Amino acid sequence: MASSLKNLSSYTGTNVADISNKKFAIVLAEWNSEVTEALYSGALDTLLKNGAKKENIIRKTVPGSFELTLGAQWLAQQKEIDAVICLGCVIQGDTRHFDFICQAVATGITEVNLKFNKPVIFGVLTTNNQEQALDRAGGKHGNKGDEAAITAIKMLGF
Ligand code: DLZ
Repeated sequence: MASSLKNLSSYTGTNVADISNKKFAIVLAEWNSEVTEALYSGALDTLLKNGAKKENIIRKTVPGSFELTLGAQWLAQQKEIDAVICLGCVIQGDTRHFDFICQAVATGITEVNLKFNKPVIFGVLTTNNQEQALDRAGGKHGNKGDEAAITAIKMLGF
């Protein structure tokens, strides 16, 4: 299903987990920072709106989306962290770099989920251009950072 048809940004869960004592880490890529900072704001607001405490939310940055996997691993291995949210934005260019980064980060984040047995959320936009990315970072298609945060909360309530 096209992501534009499934917008979790306005999700209002009636049955979400109590996250007041949960510890979150958000790791975001510095590449395409206009987009990733907007994703971060969305994720942070959503966690706070749903009851997370500000002091229980750690922010870390990595240079690019490729580095999200290792950043997520360093965070996920910390016992006190309950969920990690990875935020990035990979924009198609003229070369195949896009494909390698997308493939690597998707596989890498999946592995970190399974290795540490805790939610590590894939909040990485993979778009054809910056406009599509901005549309999904607080624009007309919502904010995928909100959706990543909701996904983390839902997984903690699994
Ligand atoms: C090199 C690169 C390119 C071309 N494009 C992006 C991008 O669109 N989004 C992103 O997050 N990172 C990009 N990078 C950087 C890589 O993720 C990585 O930081 C470098 O290849 C160094 O490992």
